[in-house]
Amino acid sequence: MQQTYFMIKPEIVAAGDQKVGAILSIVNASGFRVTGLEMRQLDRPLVEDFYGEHRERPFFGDLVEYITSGPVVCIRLEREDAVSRLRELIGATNPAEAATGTIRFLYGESLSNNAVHASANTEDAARELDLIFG
Ligand code: 3AN
Repeated sequence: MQQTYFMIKPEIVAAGDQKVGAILSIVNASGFRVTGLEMRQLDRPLVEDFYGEHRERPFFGDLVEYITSGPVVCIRLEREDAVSRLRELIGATNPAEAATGTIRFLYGESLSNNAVHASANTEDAARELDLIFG
């Protein structure tokens, strides 16, 4: 069993419970077990740390602004090969390039508002879970 970090981003949470519920159903139906879940407004220092690898990128300021703009749903997920299976399930970073049926294909609006986050690798998963859930 492997753990990974999954996050439903502010524009989906702001849109109401139906989208959050639909996304959680997709994840559940794909064999993941929710072992931690919390709706939270993340503060700026935490998000700057979370997305630290992008600090030098031109979109960093907007990314931090967006993720701190409203509550997100923070989720710890467990299954076999959780990290790579969840990345497959969410689809490409840019929703316009995401495979049919993936979460970003279904719910992503744009490259910056792409509905969800999932840890990129096992190292990130451990770091992100520790940052968010302690
Ligand atoms: P992923 O979320 O698929 O791992 P990353 O880690 O490359 O993608 O990017 C982190 C977040 O930064 C993305 N979810 C997206 O919201 C934002 N992002 C990435 N690239 C860009 C870009 N070129 N312009 C604006 N936002 C971006």
